[in-house]
Amino acid sequence: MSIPEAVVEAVRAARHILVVTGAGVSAESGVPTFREAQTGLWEQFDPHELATPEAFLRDPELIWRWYHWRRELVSRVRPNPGHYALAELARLVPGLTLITQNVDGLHQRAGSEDVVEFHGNLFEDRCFAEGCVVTNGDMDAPAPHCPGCGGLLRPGVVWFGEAIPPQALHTAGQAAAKCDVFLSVGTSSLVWPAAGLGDAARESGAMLIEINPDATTLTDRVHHYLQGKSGEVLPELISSIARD
Ligand code: BV8
Repeated sequence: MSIPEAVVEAVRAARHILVVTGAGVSAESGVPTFREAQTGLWEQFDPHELATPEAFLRDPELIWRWYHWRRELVSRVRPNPGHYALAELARLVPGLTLITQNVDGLHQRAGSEDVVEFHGNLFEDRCFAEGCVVTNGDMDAPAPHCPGCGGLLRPGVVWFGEAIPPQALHTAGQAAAKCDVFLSVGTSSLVWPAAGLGDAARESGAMLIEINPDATTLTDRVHHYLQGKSGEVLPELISSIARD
């Protein structure tokens, strides 16, 4: 697809770009999105049901099996051209804030720096009671425990009903207030408060651009909807900006 000239010019002229990514940016790496039916054993479960503290406390071993499965899956995949294009974009503009809802760490593996992990990180272990990161838990146990307090260990992700890490929330609010371009990539814009960042950016006068093969709840409020896969559209955007 060709990138509209207005988009190329706005990105070229931007002082600060706020990028918000969702599961769609990792889809071409082979990581299933939350909307897609889960595969295999997990087909019968709804991620929204599993990704909660209640589900974890009800059956920590089941939830740990799910996260171990996801960790194994993500450790086998690689960043795709969309991830690399966003790392390149940060090198082409004066300021860029990358907020990701993904927990897979693929942006960092593609070279993006200062990635704001709005929903935590799949590969981090934390003490459920104390909240601190634990690096020496017995992770082979069906329900690992904290070596410090003996309580349960949990994955370092933000579950539904849990607060976004305060620093992440603060960084996102600041970026939404100062950005001239807001780029939503591969998210259904259904999960809050991440889903509200586009409207906040618009209120600050930013140009809203969305990259997604399907329309979302945000699409009718953006200035430019670039319909397509992020692994194809983002590299095209980079080459259009770099082209004189
Ligand atoms: C909170 C980590 C309060 C875990 C996840 C209003 C305001 C505030 C909160 C709420 C609200 N209404 C409801 C809530 C509660 C809830 C919420 O939003 N529920 C939704 C379902 C309505 N929000 C919360 O609970 C949040 N916390 O508000 O706390 C609070 C405050 C103070 C004190 C205490 C509490 C926390 C939400 C975080 C949940 N954790 N992940 C884990 O991963 O295991 S969310 C999880 O699902 C992902 O991280 C991701 O964010 C989300 C899925 O969304 P997407 O990333 O958009 O993925 P999705 O599959 O939906 O869409 C993929 C898109 O990609 C599609 O559009 C598709 O078309 C597109 N696509 C496909 N292929 C491609 C592509 N795009 C580009 N290229 C492709 N190739």
